[in-house]
Amino acid sequence: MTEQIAVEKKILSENDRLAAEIRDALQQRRIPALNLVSSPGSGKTSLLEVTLKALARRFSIGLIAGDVQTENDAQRLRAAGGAQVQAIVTNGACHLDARMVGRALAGMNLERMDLLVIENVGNLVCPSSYDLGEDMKIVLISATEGDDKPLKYPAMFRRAAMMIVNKTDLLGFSDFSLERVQNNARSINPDLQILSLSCRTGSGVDAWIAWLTDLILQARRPSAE
Ligand SMILES: Nc1nc2c(ncn2[C@@H]2O[C@H](COP(=O)(O)OP(=O)(O)O)[C@@H](O)[C@H]2O)c(=O)[nH]1
Ligand SMILES: [Mg+2]
Repeated sequence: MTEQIAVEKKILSENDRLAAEIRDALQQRRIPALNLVSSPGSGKTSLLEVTLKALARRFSIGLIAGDVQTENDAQRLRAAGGAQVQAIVTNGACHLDARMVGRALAGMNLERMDLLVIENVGNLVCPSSYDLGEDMKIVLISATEGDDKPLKYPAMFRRAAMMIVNKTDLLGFSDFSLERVQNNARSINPDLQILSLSCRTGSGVDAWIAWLTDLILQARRPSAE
């Protein structure tokens, strides 16, 4: 047991070292980086599709789509158009790590990138422990998952800077309460920013796009250094 803990510690500290290198490289180029995490099916790829529709003409967006198996998400994002897209297939690993992200970034043009978004493997547990060099984690939860999930997976909600409640078009079809999920999440992380939206109907998407646009423009300002 102690041996296992020692090995895990070593893996995480090596990961942190690589993540710091990635963070430096991105910050030097003023590229804000987001790590999108959620359970499988909450709508990470859908959110990226609607994001590209709104922003790809104005900004150069880099996307890294991680999955245990298949490049389906990367293909969906390439089809949406207008972004540099790299796929990572983890072949069984339940999270991305900084080494995988570093390799994906080596195949991307950072000189022409205004924003990097990493879609992590769908899982609310393992991805919380791995820094990928991002500025912030954004956790998605959808209106079909149960409003108690922030309490059950506190590490993820504690480490996230923002929670996006997706599929608000389905509110009312289950006992999921927007107010309860917000209260549960804030009981874990009082500073959590919260947005709610529907990728299906587009309701609430404007606020997300405005927030992202602001993030990109702020990163470009000289005072951001
Ligand atoms: N009703 C509804 N379905 C959605 C919404 N967003 C995504 N979906 C559906 O949820 C499923 C999973 O979405 P996906 O983007 O693949 O989730 P991911 O696994 O987190 O990347 C797909 O069938 C989407 O069409 C939404 O806002 N409302
Ligand atoms: Mg996906």
